[in-house]
Amino acid sequence: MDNAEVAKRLFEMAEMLEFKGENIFKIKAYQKAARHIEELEEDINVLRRKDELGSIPGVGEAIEAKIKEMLDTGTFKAFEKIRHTIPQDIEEITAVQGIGPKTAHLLYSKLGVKDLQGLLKAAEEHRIRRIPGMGLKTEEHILIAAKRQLAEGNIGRFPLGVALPIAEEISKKLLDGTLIREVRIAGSIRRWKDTVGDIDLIARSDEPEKAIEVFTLMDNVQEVLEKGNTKGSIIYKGNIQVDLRIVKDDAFGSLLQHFTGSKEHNVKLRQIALSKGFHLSEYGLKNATTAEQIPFSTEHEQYERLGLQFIPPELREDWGEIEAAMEKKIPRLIEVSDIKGDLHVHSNWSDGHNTIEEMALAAKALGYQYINISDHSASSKIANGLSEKRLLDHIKEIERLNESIEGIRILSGTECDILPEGTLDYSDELLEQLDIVVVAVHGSVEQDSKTMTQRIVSALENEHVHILAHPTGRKFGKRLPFAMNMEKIMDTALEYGKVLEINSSPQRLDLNDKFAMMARERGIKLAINTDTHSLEQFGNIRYGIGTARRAWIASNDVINTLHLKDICKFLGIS
Ligand code: DGT
Ligand code: CA
Ligand code: CA
Repeated sequence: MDNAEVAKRLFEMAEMLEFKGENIFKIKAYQKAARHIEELEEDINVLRRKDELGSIPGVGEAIEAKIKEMLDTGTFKAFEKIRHTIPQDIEEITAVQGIGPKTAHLLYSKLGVKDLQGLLKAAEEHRIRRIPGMGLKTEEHILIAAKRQLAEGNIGRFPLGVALPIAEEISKKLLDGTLIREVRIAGSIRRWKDTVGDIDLIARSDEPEKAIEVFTLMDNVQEVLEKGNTKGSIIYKGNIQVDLRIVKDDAFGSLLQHFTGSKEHNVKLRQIALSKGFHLSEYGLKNATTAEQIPFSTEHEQYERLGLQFIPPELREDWGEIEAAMEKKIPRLIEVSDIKGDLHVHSNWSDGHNTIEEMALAAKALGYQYINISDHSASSKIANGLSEKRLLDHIKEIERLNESIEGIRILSGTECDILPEGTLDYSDELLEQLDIVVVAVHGSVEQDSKTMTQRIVSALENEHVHILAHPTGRKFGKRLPFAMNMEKIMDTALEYGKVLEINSSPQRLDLNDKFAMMARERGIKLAINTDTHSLEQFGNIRYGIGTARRAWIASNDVINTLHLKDICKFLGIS
């Protein structure tokens, strides 16, 4: 067994003990040992041979004996014994958002729930609400979470667009009053990952214990999971877990870096630190020979001390960023302020809430130089799609507005449906009259991969088309990505010079980080649009930018960073 396997087994042991409602200190002891073993640089088998297992922090005599047993036999007796008393699929249950091992045990002992199907059934039959301490609300949350998990296998994670606003709301609450001086959102949210497991916050306060108290007493706290001196953990309204860590000293930068992760990034960073003679932790660097502790108040200083260029949070996934930082080759990533216009905007001519003029003025107020009014095409009946006749009126209205409004150019466009057989919803003659053509799949989303791929490829071959919007069609909690061959679609986009969209709607984030990276690596141009249906939704651009930054995208990869003059040249219009 290697370090990771030993750690995994100890974590499992802790989870099972928790399920059984065992002594919390015993559970924590297993977790602590597991964490330290996971982070060990040296092979645990080597340590064992040197008889130094006891030097691993958190490994006392009892756990040391179990590790030895594991290294000899691949498991340990206590583990096997407890394992047989626990239902096999219990992980399916603890994977549901908001259900920890303790609740899982309650559901099992009171209702005999031992897998996801059983959980769903219990919730639907309203048996959960009758367990003391669970109630109607909890039952509803469990029902939703269990269904979501069953539907998309996206186990217990929240869309960023749900988690980030909650994190911001809580940060604001914590900053009320004078107790807490600074709050930062860390973890996967700070990395702009599209789904997050929980919310991680760190804060600065001279009275950590009081600050934790305030945290656990906020409105909308459903459950307090942990309340320590510097650490708190709660379940917040919406069933999302929030972890808070508080420091008062000057290690704020080190703490922020640690809790921003990712874990993979941190593991690699620790190796770098070690090679320079330091141990890295959330408290900063510790000189391996003198044991001197060096805390950092900013992340920048800590990276610099390790001989690395600063690494933006979005890149911290161990996708090559540490190697790049060593060579000072981290690119300047795109920023919200680089965006010069939005190329996917709806008005009340189709399913938007505002007039074209209102959308244009809002965009102008943001400092944009242009927007594309891309209302839906005729086939999108539910979205009040524009008939050919109405599209002609739409073009005229935009002409009229361009004459009356100063300081922003309204491009006349469409979000034209790609029909099931791959033809477009408007004739070529009509498309030709538009400044810009965005195409997208809306209906018949269940097609097989071959049909869907050919459908999109056909659309991209059309000479009037500029942008493919939300290419995979996924919607969190509602729709999985289309079955499609992305390689083939990207090949076509590159061949025909078409642009792929990063749709910033927090329900979509489509392309996602990985696909956006694939597009960039191939030299395909991107557009980062909001697909806004109201004035407020222009603000969603930050989600698209976050996704693009995770894909290492720079401003010159993106067409809507072009100035008006240059975007017109790109579109071949005057
Ligand atoms: P999530 O919540 O699943 O979306 O992902 P993260 O990255 O927010 O992970 P989380 O909440 O478990 O922990 C937040 C950060 O704290 C993580 O990115 C790195 C750090 N961290 C947490 N646990 C460990 C650990 O066991 N080892 C190391 N090296 N870092 C950890
Ligand atoms: Ca997290
Ligand atoms: Ca966490």
